[in-house]
Amino acid sequence: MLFSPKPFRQLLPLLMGGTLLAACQSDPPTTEREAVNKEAVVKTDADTAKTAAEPADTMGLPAGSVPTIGSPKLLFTLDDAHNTPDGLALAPNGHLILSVPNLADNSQPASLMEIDGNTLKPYATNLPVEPTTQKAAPMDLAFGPDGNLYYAENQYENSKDFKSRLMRVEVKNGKPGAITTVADGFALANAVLWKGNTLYVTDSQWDLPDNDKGSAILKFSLAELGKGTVHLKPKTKDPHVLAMFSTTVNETGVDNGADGLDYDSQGNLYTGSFGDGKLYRVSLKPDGSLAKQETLTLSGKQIPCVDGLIIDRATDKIYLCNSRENAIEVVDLRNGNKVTTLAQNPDTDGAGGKLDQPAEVLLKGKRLYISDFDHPVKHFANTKSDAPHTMSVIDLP
Ligand SMILES: [Ca+2]
Ligand SMILES: [Ca+2]
Ligand SMILES: [Ca+2]
Repeated sequence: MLFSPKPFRQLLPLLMGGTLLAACQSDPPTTEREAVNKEAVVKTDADTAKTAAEPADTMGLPAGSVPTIGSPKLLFTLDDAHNTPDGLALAPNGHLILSVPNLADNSQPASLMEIDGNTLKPYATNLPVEPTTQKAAPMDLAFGPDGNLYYAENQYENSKDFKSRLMRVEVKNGKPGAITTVADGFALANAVLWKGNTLYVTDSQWDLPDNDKGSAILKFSLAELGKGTVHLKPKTKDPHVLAMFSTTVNETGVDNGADGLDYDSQGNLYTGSFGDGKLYRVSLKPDGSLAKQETLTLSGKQIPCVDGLIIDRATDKIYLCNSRENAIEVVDLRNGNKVTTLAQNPDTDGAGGKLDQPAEVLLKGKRLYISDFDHPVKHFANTKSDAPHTMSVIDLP
């Protein structure tokens, strides 16, 4: 361990060396860094043997079934302390904020990072842990009309007992300040989307007593989030639930549902299901309540899995991560929902910017930023989490 009077003062060792800075703590941990440092993480021989005997997946997708399409480029290589990049948000100053939940190896604390042009630096490194899991797990994130940054937490891999939260990072002059819980009781909070003064959040595991394949879009008003923590009522159609979905589980065994989330030029919401790839359009009444939800019929290629997505409202094209097939797909909402594959790679480690299980996309100008999540489940093109940990970009024509 290295000790430093100013944590993360030096970026290069953080990004290149993977060293963790320890804090001397005698009180119970309140941040994940403290919790991790207290845990004295030791990898035993038994752990190593288990990993060797049980790879993430020995099946993958059939050899030769995954083509190479397009040529995504490498944006960043992250160190082992940042092993699972995920959510992306565009900040008011034009920088991007990246969440790093470290789900592939969460012995490393989660954090938020800042992308400024071609540099990547720490943004918020001391995220508050959920009290019972002692983990922070930031997923998607978005800046609100109040200038603050909101991120969803995925505690589902730590606890199935609705421990996930919606967090607010107070931002002043572009710098992060206090981080507080604005809503709790999610199962697997995932995507975060602001549209006007309304915040929409997908919960990929919003199960009901009679449906354990449930997921949902929930909504919150800015005014409500300023009045203290909202406590959702798990396993109910809580008043914050805007729309519910049900996953048809396939051979992957994954029942995660609503995942990525954005809206088109007409204000309709779109989300996609991680477990079965269905794409949904949710239209709203003028008062913001649900008018209709429908499953899109796609033309051309069918998509088996939808992770993060973004809509270019100038063209109404959806750019989405087909996590399972290691691809970025484009769905043209103005042309019969025609699907074309923008980029795809067979199983890779991500070197050189090749796709390594893309989870999130963000479009800024003509540049599509891609987080390579690299944390597979069975029957995915990506068969294992591996270094290098990467971000890719595609410059659109
Ligand atoms: Ca479920
Ligand atoms: Ca990798
Ligand atoms: Ca990989």
